[in-house]
Amino acid sequence: MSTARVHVSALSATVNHLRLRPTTAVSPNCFNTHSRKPLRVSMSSVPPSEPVEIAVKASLTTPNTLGDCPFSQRVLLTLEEKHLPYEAKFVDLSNKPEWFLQISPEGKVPVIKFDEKWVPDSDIITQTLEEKYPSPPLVTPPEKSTVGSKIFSTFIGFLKSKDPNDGTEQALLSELSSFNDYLKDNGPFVNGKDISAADLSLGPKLYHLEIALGHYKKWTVPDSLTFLKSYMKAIFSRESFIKTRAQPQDVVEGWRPKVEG
Ligand SMILES: N[C@@H](CCC(=O)N[C@@H](CS)C(=O)NCC(=O)O)C(=O)O
Repeated sequence: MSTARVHVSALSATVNHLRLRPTTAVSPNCFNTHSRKPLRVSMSSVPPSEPVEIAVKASLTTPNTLGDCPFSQRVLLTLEEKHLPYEAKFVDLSNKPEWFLQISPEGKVPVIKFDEKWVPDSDIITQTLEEKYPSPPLVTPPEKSTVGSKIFSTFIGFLKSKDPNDGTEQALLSELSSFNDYLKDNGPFVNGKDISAADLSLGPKLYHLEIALGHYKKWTVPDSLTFLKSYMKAIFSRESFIKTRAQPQDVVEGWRPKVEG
């Protein structure tokens, strides 16, 4: 098993320790978005004393490094933006080890360990991180949380398409253009001036879009979508993103079966 330990800097850990007091409470209004069962989680603004363990996709091209899963990056970005220490375990999804199938019976990454229990699914994981570690807040208001949510599926449709006239490029352009208009009126991020959960979900998907469409279709986001271009630049250049992004060659190799299949 390959692991990488990441710690917040000694200074910020100390500052958090001095500023914030531990609290333990049951979240009053927290629901699992899939089952609608109440989630009972303990809230604390203090980083965990031990790094949070998380299993993520391993690189296809470079042993023992992070791979190209946008859902894994979304969770890593959330951990980074919340300054939480974590220990990443890199999983070879083409040859899933037994220890991984024990903690993730569906065989999917990301999975994270909360209170001795392994939890899958980036939606549930990021929601639980917000409940357990509310500071700094990354909440996107519900009415804005679906903004841009069709971009990923329309990108995949266009990427896989073999017929230039089947409307998939137009469908993607239409979603990107709506998102650009939204950012013009509400940006620079989905929730205004501060980055939030919706951006941490969209950022990795736009990164895959840029690399995969550039490679397989020689296609780029039109320059006319200036607000979207600035949005991508702002997210891609954040320290948290640079630390957690996949290597471009992994993104290319990761999509190859879908493009050629
Ligand atoms: N809905 C899940 C999707 C996770 C997912 O599809 N992960 C992919 C890698 S990006 C996976 O583990 N696939 C299993 C496989 O390739 O065998 C989430 O948001 O976490």
